Amino acid sequence: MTVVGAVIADLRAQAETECPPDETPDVGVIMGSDSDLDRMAGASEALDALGFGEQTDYDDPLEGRYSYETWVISAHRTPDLMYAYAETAADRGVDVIVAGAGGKSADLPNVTASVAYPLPVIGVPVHEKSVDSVIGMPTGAPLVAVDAGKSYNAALSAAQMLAVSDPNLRERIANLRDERRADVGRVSRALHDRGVAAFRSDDG
Ligand code: AIR
Repeated sequence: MTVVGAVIADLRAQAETECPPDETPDVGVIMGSDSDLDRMAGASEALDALGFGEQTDYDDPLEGRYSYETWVISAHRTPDLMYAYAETAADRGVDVIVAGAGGKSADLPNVTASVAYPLPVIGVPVHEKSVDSVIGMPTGAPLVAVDAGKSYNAALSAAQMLAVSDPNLRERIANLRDERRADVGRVSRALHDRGVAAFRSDDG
């Protein structure tokens, strides 16, 4: 069996198992190439900041909620893997997918959304030139998308979706926003109180 064939077989086998929701990855983060990792790293950064764990072994669940998984899936080099991932995601316990792709043919988010429907997919155009390709979906085939490179926001949106039915996660999301507010407050205070020249020289 090929390497890709083995991943597909694993996904399909996992979809057949009856795992409780707290033992499966809640968010699936997928990207077209490992060359997208720098711009997709914001997704894991946001999820880590919210206390999500990265589940690297489907058969070895993490303690506590929530978790995510990460895969490279190319719409054009491995269309069969894309199809298998999208088709099995819900049965594998994934509740929302964050999908990023770059270049002008950034088709992973939109085709995944069509196959995984009605599972929500949040598309990340990895490059500016990928935006049209990601967001241009026909009526009846929805895809939520963020601006180019905004994988951090995509993951936050995924967490917001999960939080609809979980007050504890809502609180974690609110706390993260409060940390950002405090960051702005700190920098504003420092800029004002030290003055522009001193602030810039301290920061530079
Ligand atoms: N890509 C990969 N398979 C299909 C597409 N559209 C995208 C990747 C990446 C770009 O092509 O998402 O942004 C270049 O990939 P690579 O692997 O050549 O660096």
